[in-house]
Amino acid sequence: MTNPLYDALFGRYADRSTPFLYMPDGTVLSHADFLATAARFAHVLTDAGLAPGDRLAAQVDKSPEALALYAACVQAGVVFLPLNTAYTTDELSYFIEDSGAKLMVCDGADAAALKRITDPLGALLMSLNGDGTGTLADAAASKPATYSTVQRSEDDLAAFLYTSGTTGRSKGAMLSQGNLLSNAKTLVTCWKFDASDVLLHALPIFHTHGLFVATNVTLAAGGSMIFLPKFDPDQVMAQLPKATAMMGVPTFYTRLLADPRLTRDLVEHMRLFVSGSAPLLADTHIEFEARTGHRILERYGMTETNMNTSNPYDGERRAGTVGLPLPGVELRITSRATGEPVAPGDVGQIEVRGPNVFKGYWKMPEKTAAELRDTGFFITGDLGKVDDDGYLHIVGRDKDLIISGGYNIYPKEIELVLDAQPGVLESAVIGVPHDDFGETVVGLIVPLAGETPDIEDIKSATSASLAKFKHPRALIVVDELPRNTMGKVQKAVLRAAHKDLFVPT
Ligand code: MCA
Ligand code: AMP
Repeated sequence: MTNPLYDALFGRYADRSTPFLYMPDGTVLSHADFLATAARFAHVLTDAGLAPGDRLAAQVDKSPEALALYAACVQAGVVFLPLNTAYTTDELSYFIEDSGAKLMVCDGADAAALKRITDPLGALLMSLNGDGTGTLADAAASKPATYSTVQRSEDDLAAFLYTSGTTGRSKGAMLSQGNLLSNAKTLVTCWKFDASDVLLHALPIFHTHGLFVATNVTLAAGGSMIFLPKFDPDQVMAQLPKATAMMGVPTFYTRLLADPRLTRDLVEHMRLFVSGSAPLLADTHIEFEARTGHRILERYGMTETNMNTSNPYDGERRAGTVGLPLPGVELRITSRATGEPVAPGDVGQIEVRGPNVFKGYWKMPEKTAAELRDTGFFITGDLGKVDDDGYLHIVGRDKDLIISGGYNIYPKEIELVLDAQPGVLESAVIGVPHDDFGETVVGLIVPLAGETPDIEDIKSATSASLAKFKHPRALIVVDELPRNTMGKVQKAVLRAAHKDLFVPT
């Protein structure tokens, strides 16, 4: 019986008492202990009636048990659907219904509210708290520490990750075992990970970066992780001396640079710092090297594709670029109008093809067809150019997207909420530069004739329905929105007008 993803990431360590997770309180969890927890969880899932291919949605705090739930799903052939812990019940309701999740695992504190959603949908509900307790853990306690791994092939689905869209409706990106496995193996080789690596893990584990890049790469290499609940500068400074590598979003690096404790001595032993999920400013790259002697390795990926390009481990890590296509990944720059490749060096839409590219959007064949060509090339929605040495430069986005501290935010979702508020005729949501988060959200509101919308009420409405990281940091009332001759709102004009709101001048 084989299960390619389980065998490569987990199964081969089942008997090893080698350290896997170093926790900030000093406890160490071995590979074997971790996998025993995963096996017990897998029994709970199977006993609850989850069959291979069924979906399990999880909104749980980062913990070894939360990670074991991912391993359990892979072992039982269940499709894992991790969800941002910031999502509100309104947001969760859509994901549970759309995915048809058979089981939702949540924090115990949210169980009563979620039951009102899962019950009508016929989904089961269990809890898993940040300290590893909860009804899932209770049910697992009496289960055997081994589980007969369910047979899967590389084409079988391993995970759904929801990514917001330009229409405001999130899309479930279907990722197969082969998608995840091929990328993990490629990155292990390219970034030279091995069993001696200790990764400082301070990312959330509900997105590609923290789960499929950081965790899968460490597991595929047989290494270990210092597993921090979140990015806390004090903890990061304390743990860096014990790590060999760190992965983070640009905000991690700007926050580290703002801290005088980041010195060359502190990180001299480190072998790798990786950045991704949002553009790393060339200034940050340069400043980090000047302070520490390390050149951050920037890479580029997406939920739908995992990682596509990376600066080289050994060659030149070029600031302001996202490097070269990874082995096995084909990249081309095409014209939006014709879909044909542009002249070398010209700017166009970035398209990628390879074993990393997802299987399509769950129950959205039209959207899949619009972005995933018959030829297998995926249209990323990013704009870029390839320089003479083959390095990819991302120069913009062909999609209306804001990236704040590494989280993607689609303005349409917020505009739909603002437009529905009393006294509002229409709205436009833009991203403006922010010195900590890279970009942040600003909402422009046009009132209905003769009305004065209540901004505090509007803030309450956005708080009730949208995750905190999506909340506009400024709501500005304007008479009208600038439009082009086609009647389309000119967001570039709005961005230019408000570009200095959150950066010190
Ligand atoms: C927290 N807040 C945010 C964000 N995070 N607001 C906007 N954008 C954010 N990213 C809210 C908090 O709720 C809080 O609200 C206030 O902002 C300030 O919180 P703070 O304590 O400063 O934030 P934090 O808890 O320290 O978090 C910031 C963070 C975190 C460490 C940058 O957002 C983070 O870990 N980001 C990583 C995201 C990530 O993993 N992205 C990968 C996606 P209040 O003060 O009102 O309570 S995968 C991906 O993009 C692709 C595939 C790829 O290439 O990797
Ligand atoms: P997501 O949809 O959350 O997977 O985010 C993917 C998007 O993040 C990409 O389409 C890019 O716009 C952006 N992104 C990821 N890595 C980088 C990077 N290194 N530089 C610039 N943008 C990036």
